[in-house]
Amino acid sequence: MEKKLLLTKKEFNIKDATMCESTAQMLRKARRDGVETAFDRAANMKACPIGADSACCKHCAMGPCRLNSRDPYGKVGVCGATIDTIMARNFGRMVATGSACHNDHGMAMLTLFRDVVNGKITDYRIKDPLKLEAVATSIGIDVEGKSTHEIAVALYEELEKTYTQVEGEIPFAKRVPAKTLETWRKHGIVPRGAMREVMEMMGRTHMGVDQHYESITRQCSRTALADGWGGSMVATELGDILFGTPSPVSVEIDMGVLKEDQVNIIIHGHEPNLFESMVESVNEPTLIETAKKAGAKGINLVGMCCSGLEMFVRHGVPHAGNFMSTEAVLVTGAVDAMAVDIQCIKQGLVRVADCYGTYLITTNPRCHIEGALHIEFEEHKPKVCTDEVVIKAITRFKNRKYPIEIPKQVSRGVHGFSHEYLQYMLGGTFRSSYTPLNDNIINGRIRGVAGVVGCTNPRVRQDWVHVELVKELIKNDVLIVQTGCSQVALAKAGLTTPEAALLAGPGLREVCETVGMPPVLGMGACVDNSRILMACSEMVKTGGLGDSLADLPVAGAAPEWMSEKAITIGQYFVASGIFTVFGVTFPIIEGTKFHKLLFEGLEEQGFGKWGFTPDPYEMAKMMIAHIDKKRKALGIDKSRERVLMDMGDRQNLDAA
Ligand code: XCC
Repeated sequence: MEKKLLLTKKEFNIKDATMCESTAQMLRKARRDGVETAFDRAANMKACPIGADSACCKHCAMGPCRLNSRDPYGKVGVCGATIDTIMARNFGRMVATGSACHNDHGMAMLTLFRDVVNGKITDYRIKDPLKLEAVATSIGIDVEGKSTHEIAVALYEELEKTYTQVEGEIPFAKRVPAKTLETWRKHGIVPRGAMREVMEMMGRTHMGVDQHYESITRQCSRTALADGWGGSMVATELGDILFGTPSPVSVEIDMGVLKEDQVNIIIHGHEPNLFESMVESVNEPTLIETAKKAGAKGINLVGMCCSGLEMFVRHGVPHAGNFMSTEAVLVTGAVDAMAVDIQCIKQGLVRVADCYGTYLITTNPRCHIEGALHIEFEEHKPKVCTDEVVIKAITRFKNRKYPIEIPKQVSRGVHGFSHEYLQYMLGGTFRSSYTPLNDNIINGRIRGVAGVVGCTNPRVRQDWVHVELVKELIKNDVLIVQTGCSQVALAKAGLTTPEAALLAGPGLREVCETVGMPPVLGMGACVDNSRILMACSEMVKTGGLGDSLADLPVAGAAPEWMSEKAITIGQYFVASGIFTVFGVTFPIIEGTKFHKLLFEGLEEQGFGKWGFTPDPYEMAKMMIAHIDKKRKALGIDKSRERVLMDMGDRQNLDAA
């Protein structure tokens, strides 16, 4: 070990901390090596109870004011702010941050797209001109008789409004089902432009501005919708246009994808441009030669978190694990370099990397980390950075000093179900459409659709809530669509293979077997939640399942969420009309007016609503009850009993 740096004292039970065997093995090694991870820090850091309930306001220097969550109306802040104002303001700032993050990512993609189109960037090009045309058409751009270049210029100019427009409606509002859009207009929550919405959200939550929780909630919705139907959708669509629209590929996942005899490079973060350039660099003959001269059999490029998800569906690049495995993977000693861009990069990675002599390399001007090596990535000459990352990794390989231990686990899964592919997969080349999906929902073979997404969090057993929830849902004929770290949890558990249809209820199993698809469809990274919005919109447009997104027999969940981005995603699904359940904890006091609005009132206004439970079985029950309620309202409820799994059933599933 380079350095032993264990700052925390209390030990946690590894078995209770994760169901990921590779992560558990590495946590045991970390303990032997005296290396600390977020699991240790979580065990030694009691979550602040006042903050957890959002009962604290630090927006001015008359406070910070602490209210009592057991008696929320017993006190107000120095300015007179009530508990509802305080919680709504805190919630609004989480939404603003999450929306800013995804919009920032989307805007980086837009800038890249602009410079590819105007010829300033030559290392990337438009890979999917058909998608370019489809996206342009979907927002009313006339493509008739225009060249690819002309369409691209028009699309750029239009999509820029997603961010900069000060009045009007963002371009992708044109894709929203008419009745849903009508509800948004009625409540004044159609986003104008993301910059304006995030700015207004921050302004309104300053001391002494918006002090009505209902009004703050409307701005929360507008700011969140500017993410889902704005920045995230731009990121997804431009990613597809520049790098290719995903279609299903079989990919390897888990820490066993690392190779002891090769130079291992991990890319972790969110933006696909760094990773795309890395693919070029690791295939550069001179660099491969250098690696071989250093004694390596080759260069092994691996992804983690969301960048990893973007790349394994577009290039079949293997994936090493989700958010809570990013420190653990370094404990293998086999990672020669980890290059990161933005979002979900734990500062703790620096110390773990330091312990094993691994290069931790930041590459993005928006994300520097004290103690990490910074090699800035520039799209105008992308390989200057990525070649350098490879060279650093080769140097580390040549000088490896520590014993290496790589967990053996590797799963295979089929991922890459874009909403376009769903259409083709279900309808075939000649009648590519969502009709077969809608038909199977109407005839009851598929009970409904659930989006299970989001992070992992050391406050709950890693992956376990995701996996148990999904098993319960598919057993009850609910088709699953997935993004983010949740998808990685399910892939490791083997549920993203067509064979997993065996674990589904009879109706869903029949559909999966006919089509040859898994019951759990991985759709990409977190910005690709916009693919779920598009799939839902297609279901409404295809007909037979109501007129608005709120009519659909669908539900969403983020069972192990941790980031502010997750809160924003939840809020845009709710505002779009979807019942969305979160696990772990919820930053609002139950029984307050603001809580009632989010958990009941919004649904009465024609939106979706929030739900909360940390228990996966309870979560499944809530989601299925909601799906059944919607089926009943649509008049497509057949007498279907919920299948309750007993211990024997679960053991059978595990054996399967
Ligand atoms: Fe981050 Fe996107 Fe959450 Fe994973 S799921 S922990 S936000 S990497 Ni996006």
